[in-house]
Amino acid sequence: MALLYFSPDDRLPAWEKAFSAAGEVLLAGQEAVTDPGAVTHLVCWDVPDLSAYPNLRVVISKGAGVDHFPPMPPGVKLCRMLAPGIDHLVRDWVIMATLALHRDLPAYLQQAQSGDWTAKNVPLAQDRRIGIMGMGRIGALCANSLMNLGFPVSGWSRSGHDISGALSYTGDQLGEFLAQSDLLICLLPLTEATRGILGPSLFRALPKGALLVHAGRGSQLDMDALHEALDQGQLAAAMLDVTNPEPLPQDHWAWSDTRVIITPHIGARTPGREGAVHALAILKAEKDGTALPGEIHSIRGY
Ligand code: NDP
Ligand code: OXD
Repeated sequence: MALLYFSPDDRLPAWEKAFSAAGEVLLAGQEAVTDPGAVTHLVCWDVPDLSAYPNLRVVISKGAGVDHFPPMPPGVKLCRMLAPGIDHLVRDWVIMATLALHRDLPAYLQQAQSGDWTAKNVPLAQDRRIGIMGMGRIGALCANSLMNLGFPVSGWSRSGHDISGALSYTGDQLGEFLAQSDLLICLLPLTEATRGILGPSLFRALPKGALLVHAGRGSQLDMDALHEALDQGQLAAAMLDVTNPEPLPQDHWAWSDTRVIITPHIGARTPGREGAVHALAILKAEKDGTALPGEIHSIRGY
């Protein structure tokens, strides 16, 4: 039994240290594989040809998302990465983006181009209602941090989540949820149900002049619909960590649109030690015959 750490990077030493301390075998990159039949676990982001490993049992994503993974061969389980560091890093990005839009940073960055010292209205957090799409690990963390800053928060999720102080909306209450979201944050996983969800009808359902913060997945966003919603004033500004496509071409309209701030999908990067701890927890769960942490539900897709 061995775990293949595909595409070794700067986090490999932390994995090697944790695996050696736990007495488990880690193979550092394809070059270290002498017997493909010995590979039972694989951790990767870019997915290699899985048929090369006949005894593979579990594939682990190096990140939170698994939307780019192909269907698993029969008998092979797929697990996402669970790491507090990921949740905290994305939370930090979301808070940065929310405050940037809440305090009119896109407009002030534009004013700075011409040395324009004009002050806008200064809004209170309590007057900006925030709606979070996706109330899982990251959404719930963001909800609590934003409530601590004074924002009223609502969450939308498939099943509904009770988070003290926040309003909870379930899958069939999307319209109601959107109608009261002055600033919409998307933290959904990409599945067939969420692909293209940030499109014309969703933007129309928001209050006029709403703000958009997007850190889910690029393919959830219809960039043309975003452009139109900005031009019509339906949306006032957006901050995106994920775009459609990625990378965003250099000549794409969104780069030079002063109403949009873009970061190149830098919300999070799994800390090495935490990644290794998660992989070891999966190995242990298998031995104990318990549910694998982070296992992807084959129908739900997340
Ligand atoms: P979780 O699986 O913990 O949470 C997902 C949430 O989305 C759940 O609340 C779930 O509802 C909800 N959801 C899923 N599908 C639907 C749907 N069709 N309708 C309504 N709600 C839905 O994921 P995380 O919070 O850990 O991560 C979320 C996403 O953030 C990742 O999948 C990834 O795409 C993105 N991400 C982006 C990063 C970046 O760098 N920009 C870094 C890390 C993650 P329910 O609770 O009912 O199941
Ligand atoms: C992830 C990401 O899914 O970086 O971890 O987007």
